[in-house]
Amino acid sequence: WWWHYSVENTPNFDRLEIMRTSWASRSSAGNLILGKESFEVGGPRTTVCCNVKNAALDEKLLTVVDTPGWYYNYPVEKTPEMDKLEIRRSVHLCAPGPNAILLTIPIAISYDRTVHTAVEEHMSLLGEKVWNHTIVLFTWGDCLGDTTIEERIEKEDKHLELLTEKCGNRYHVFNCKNHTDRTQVTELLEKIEEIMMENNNSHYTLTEETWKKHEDELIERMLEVAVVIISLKGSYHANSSFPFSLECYKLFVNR
Ligand SMILES: Nc1nc2c(ncn2[C@@H]2O[C@H](COP(=O)(O)OP(=O)(O)OP(=O)(O)O)[C@@H](O)[C@H]2O)c(=O)[nH]1
Ligand SMILES: [Mg+2]
Repeated sequence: WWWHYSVENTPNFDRLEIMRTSWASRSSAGNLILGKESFEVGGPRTTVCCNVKNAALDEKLLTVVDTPGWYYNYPVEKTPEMDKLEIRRSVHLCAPGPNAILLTIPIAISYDRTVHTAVEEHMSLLGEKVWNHTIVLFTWGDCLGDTTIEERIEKEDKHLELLTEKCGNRYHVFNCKNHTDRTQVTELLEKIEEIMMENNNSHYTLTEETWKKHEDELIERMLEVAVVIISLKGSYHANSSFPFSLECYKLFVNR
């Protein structure tokens, strides 16, 4: 979520971004917050590109960016390059930047060291400062039963504790299946107001250093694609341009 306070006489704009593994309820959480079916829910891997949706809530315009996820315990180098680009691009889809970032963690599945490392690696695509703006949003709250979220955090062999500490102990629980309980959304919005105050109402942006790294990686990848085009040119008939682009696409997406 990204929230920023606008110029006089215009409505306030709140901006939010949702990240995390595939099937971690990112789209469901976005729909619950906006109070309507804005994002497609289903799966697996329903969301492959960033999506931006708006809704007016409490006299504010709220913008939510839904991002593609990653396979839950895969290291970042196994995530397709296209998904990494989309994750980085998400920051620019709600200019000047998100007021808060929601990291969805489904409590229905265990959160061990490999999952934690994957979360850290993928979040670092947005730079180290991203944690100052992040709230852990535990989803599948209906699976908690009689257990409290604090008990659940303690149970998970310190890794959930490490994660919440990284986010300044900011967390919230959602049952995305319960669309009638709006208090879960209201309470989340209050926590977002708090994080904004903690950050002096500043939004999250990529640092110049992260931008430069991003740009360098893009140039490197484009050069690799160019090399493949040149090397493939000899192997196909001059008029058959389709195989070249197909091979390049595969190289770009699957690396
Ligand atoms: N019981 C329960 N099911 C949920 C909850 N949140 C999401 N689901 C279900 O989990 C599945 C995945 O939810 P999505 O919102 O599509 O997850 P996503 O992270 O956007 O997944 P992709 O975009 O496909 O990577 C759907 O079948 C949802 O109905 C929840 O809080 N409780
Ligand atoms: Mg989705």
